[in-house]
Amino acid sequence: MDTALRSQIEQLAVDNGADSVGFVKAQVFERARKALLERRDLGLASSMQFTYRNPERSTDPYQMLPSAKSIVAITFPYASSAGKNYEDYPGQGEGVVGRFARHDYYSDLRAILDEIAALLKSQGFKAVTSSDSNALVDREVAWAAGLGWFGKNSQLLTPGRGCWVVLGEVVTNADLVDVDPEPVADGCGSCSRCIELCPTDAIVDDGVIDARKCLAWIVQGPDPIPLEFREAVGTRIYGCDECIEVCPPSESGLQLGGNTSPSPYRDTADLFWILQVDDDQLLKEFGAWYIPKRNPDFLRRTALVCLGNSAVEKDIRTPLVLEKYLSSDNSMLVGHAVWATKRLGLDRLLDSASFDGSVESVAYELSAEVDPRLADA
Ligand code: B12
Repeated sequence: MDTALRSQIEQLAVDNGADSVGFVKAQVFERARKALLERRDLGLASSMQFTYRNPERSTDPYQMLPSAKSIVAITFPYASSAGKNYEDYPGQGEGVVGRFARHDYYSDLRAILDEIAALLKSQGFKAVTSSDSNALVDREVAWAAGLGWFGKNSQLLTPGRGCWVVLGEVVTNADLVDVDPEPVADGCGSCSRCIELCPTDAIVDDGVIDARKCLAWIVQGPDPIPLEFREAVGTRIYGCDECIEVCPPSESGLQLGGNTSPSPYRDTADLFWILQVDDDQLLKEFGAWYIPKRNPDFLRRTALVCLGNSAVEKDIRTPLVLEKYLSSDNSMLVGHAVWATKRLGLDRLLDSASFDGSVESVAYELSAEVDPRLADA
């Protein structure tokens, strides 16, 4: 094992803002593979692709680097108590952005991974990086590298920060590990606040999320937002932090700060703006977000639900925006606009000339109502 190189990597990572660094031998992550396959078979993955698309690949670092010997895992702190909380709402037309997306923390983290890879390459080794991609299961790697424990909310918690860390790794053919580290002991104990307080009961077992009910997936996925969950979406335009905000070790982690004022930083997004501008403007502004098929209509769909849940019924912009979507060519958007209109008590707009109540849009609402995935849930 190259102890000097290992120390150099640790120092480099910490100097560049990593919170913790761990090392583990390259290996196939069998537990994660089994979990991915089982949960996909049970339907818990909803329409998600990511690591569920090809579990064999996402749990096998040798597919990233056939000569892999070691994996360097790092955690990067992403949250501070800065900015609005979901609890500060309903607002006057602002959507709340999940803390992980308020700044492009992944880009900060990837810069550290690139530095580590460059160091390894400068010494003649091979190195491939990954974070939040389909290539590797980040949490299982970080757990195996001894960086944290799995919480009941399925998040990896690190001592001190709780859940507020994003994860990434460098797979290399350098020999950096003699013996794999001991796992970090469970820090949840009998606490189950995340399970009890999830707004949609999406945590169906300790550490197991049903993505069909998880608001984080529902607001960013490629499906209509199920009628059953539209009120629960509230004003979450992107991401849901509920199972982290209520987590005691994470509550204290938030107070640590870390990235107190990264720039640029966005805790809210203007729903009226989202519903008014064109595709190019939306992709330019929110390009770092996961938007299915890069189609901004999915963002507009979520914005309509957030608008319906806001205190905007008296705002003069509201009827203008809703009328625009009630007469949209996109039946998904018409369906969500109908919902928002009714939720705001503006049913009179449905009688106006601009809304033709076409068979297509009514059919859309009905199909959402009898969505077979909800019947299973
Ligand atoms: C798919 C995905 C999602 C999906 C599904 C999440 C899920 N729980 O499955 C959706 C879109 C819902 C999502 C949401 C979020 N995500 Co996400 N997501 C991913 C992604 C791309 C893959 C995750 C994966 O493969 N899951 C598969 C399952 C099998 O893994 P697992 O849930 O970790 O399961 C393990 C445990 O169950 C454990 N285990 C086994 N037995 C037992 C027993 C007990 C008792 C326990 C407790 C655990 C346990 O072993 C399993 C296998 O490893 C990763 C990036 C990546 N490439 O890894 C990011 C990632 C997991 N997401 C991340 C984040 C930040 C979020 C959000 C907080 C964002 C937000 N605010 O909206 C939310 C949190 C919601 C939640 N509670 O998970 C971070 C998590 C950081 C952390 N500290 O854990 C990751 C790692 C991205 C990153 N690189 O930082 N995400």
